[in-house]
Amino acid sequence: MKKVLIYKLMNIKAILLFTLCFSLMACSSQKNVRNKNYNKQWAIYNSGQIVNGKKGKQGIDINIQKTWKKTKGVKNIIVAVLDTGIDKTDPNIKKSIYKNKNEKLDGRDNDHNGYIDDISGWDFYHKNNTVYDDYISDAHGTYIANILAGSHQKDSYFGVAPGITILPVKILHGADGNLEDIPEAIDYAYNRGARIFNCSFDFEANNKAIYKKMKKYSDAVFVCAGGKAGVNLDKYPIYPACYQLKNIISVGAINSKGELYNASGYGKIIDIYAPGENIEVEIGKGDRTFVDGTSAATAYVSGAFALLKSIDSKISNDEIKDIIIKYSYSLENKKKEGIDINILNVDKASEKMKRR
Ligand SMILES: [Ca+2]
Ligand SMILES: [Ca+2]
Ligand SMILES: [Ca+2]
Repeated sequence: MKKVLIYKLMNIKAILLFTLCFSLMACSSQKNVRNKNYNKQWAIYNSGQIVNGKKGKQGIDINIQKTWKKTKGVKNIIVAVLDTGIDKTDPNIKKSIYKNKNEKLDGRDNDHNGYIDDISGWDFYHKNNTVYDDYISDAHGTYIANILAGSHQKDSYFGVAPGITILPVKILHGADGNLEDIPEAIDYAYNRGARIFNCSFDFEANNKAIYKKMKKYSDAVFVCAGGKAGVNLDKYPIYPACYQLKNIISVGAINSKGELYNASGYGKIIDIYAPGENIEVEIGKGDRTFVDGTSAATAYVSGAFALLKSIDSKISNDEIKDIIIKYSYSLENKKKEGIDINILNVDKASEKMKRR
């Protein structure tokens, strides 16, 4: 593998909010909750139940129940999770983790792609094949993978698209990462077949190499987090969410009442909003906690992308992006500086897809 190692380490500001709220808290519930699995997962079914002490507003969720009757996702849809590592042994997601059939664990690069023993993705941070290094440093990617593809077994975590494939692409270890690793990581994931990229991280530098790489893969979509500073991104841009590219969908976060999450980025650059406050997540070893942030919101959107693509593999990512934006919903009284907060509506999008 060709790699220049003299680059200065740069700190990517990963959205590692799990460190802020690691306490596992008891949650209240209400009798009108449709399924006990959704008790705490207001993002997928919000009956107005109290979650972690906060009462929601009925109907403020990603509206996905009807789409799940059509599909739970198909295996050949690969979502690259550019993030920390992922606990690939987590029983809730292990069936969804990518397996490179042309690679054996033998210390050799059997498929000649430049990466030795890359059976389940690659760790670009440490330059090795172990995509899971430890519980703390890799909790963020693990919860993103659970939002995307958590199995729908009894009492398990309900991911958006459990049938899809998750490709672990480790570019962060805890909150540390090198911007210089990202273009190569994108090449890698694209060459492994990923056309949906979950990018739940941000940085302030307008990095041209990453921009060029995202532009180059115009048939792939990069679903990018709108940051955690609570600012208008039209004035204070962060990247990759604010690169001006058609194949980027930028994501902001709402709370369970349909309001903008106070630390979410917002502005005209944001294409869609999704649940990102008081989100119960699974972080590995079966442990769960609550997190806030556009990281989670981003995973709901990339999961929705994968689910819609599972219904119609021929539809382009550009078309899906347009449909997702067009058929989102917003609350008239919940604008931010005059800008609508358009919330992901999966059922409406899948309904419109069928009729096209
Ligand atoms: Ca290989
Ligand atoms: Ca090998
Ligand atoms: Ca590793």
